[in-house]
Amino acid sequence: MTRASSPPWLAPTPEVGQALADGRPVVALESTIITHGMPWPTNAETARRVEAVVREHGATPATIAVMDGRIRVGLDDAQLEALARGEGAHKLSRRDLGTALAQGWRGGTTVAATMICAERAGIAVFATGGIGGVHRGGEHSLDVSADLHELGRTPVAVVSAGCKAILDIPRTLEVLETQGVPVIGYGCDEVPAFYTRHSGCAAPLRLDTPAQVAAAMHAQWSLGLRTGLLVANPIPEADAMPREEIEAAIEAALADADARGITGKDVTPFLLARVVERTGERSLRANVALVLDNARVAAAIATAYAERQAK
Ligand code: PSU
Ligand code: MN
Repeated sequence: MTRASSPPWLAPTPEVGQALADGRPVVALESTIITHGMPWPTNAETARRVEAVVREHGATPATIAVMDGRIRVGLDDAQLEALARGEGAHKLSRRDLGTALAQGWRGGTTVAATMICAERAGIAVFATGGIGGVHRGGEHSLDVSADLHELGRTPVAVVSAGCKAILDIPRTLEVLETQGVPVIGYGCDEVPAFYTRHSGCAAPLRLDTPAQVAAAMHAQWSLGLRTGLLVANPIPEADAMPREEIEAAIEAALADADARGITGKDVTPFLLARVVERTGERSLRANVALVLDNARVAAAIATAYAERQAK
């Protein structure tokens, strides 16, 4: 998937560029979770640990962000720290990318924007915490994350702990179905719900090994189906939260958001921060744990996919 000539705004590090040129496994990582998803300093620590987990499992990490008018594919430690500390970092989704590059903004890329950048760079596998989706009440507000439509139009496999529990999971699955996105329970029959392993929604598909996922990616894309895949990996049992505790925190956060009239791109960061406040950081620990586990699974899938492509 390497590209003969890259656009000037796409800036892979030499390490990432070399891994791609050699056909070695690379895992893309998003950065809105750093700029808007977690508080300092947990955000910086987690970003470093996620990269370390990808390396431990034999792949090269490529954290993607926009800095100095370029899409950075792989960050050095100083860039990562600046992004994590960064006051005024933008949250960049598909609609924002062109303007951000032209204006020289700094920003974290959402799942949607990271998928675009990964695909342009030639990276097939991407690890995140949880994707965006249909917000509760979305049938009235039409607040549906651009992540869902991106999955329907950009061929990258996204490893996530299901859909964020702050969302309307059944409606999120409906939109993914309409977009033609395979939602794959990874070793599970139920779509996981981010902080917990169970949502009550059956996983539309199930696969159990990295090789099976790699084979599905290959078959889907060689058929010309240029859609993403959502690999739903449940949070490790030991890190999962009691359902009632997280549900109560979410309900309260939703009421707060409503009372303050929070809308648009501010909804998800607001809800995540409120849930962390209300659970005394237990949800933050769970969030960190599930991101690390997704990085492990993504590295294994990227390795299996690279081996497949080398055949
Ligand atoms: N998962 C997390 N924390 C986050 C996000 C996902 O554990 O902060 C971010 C992702 O970048 C995702 C975005 O793409 O939230 C969704 O935002 P919205 O609902 O505005 O589309
Ligand atoms: Mn939204």
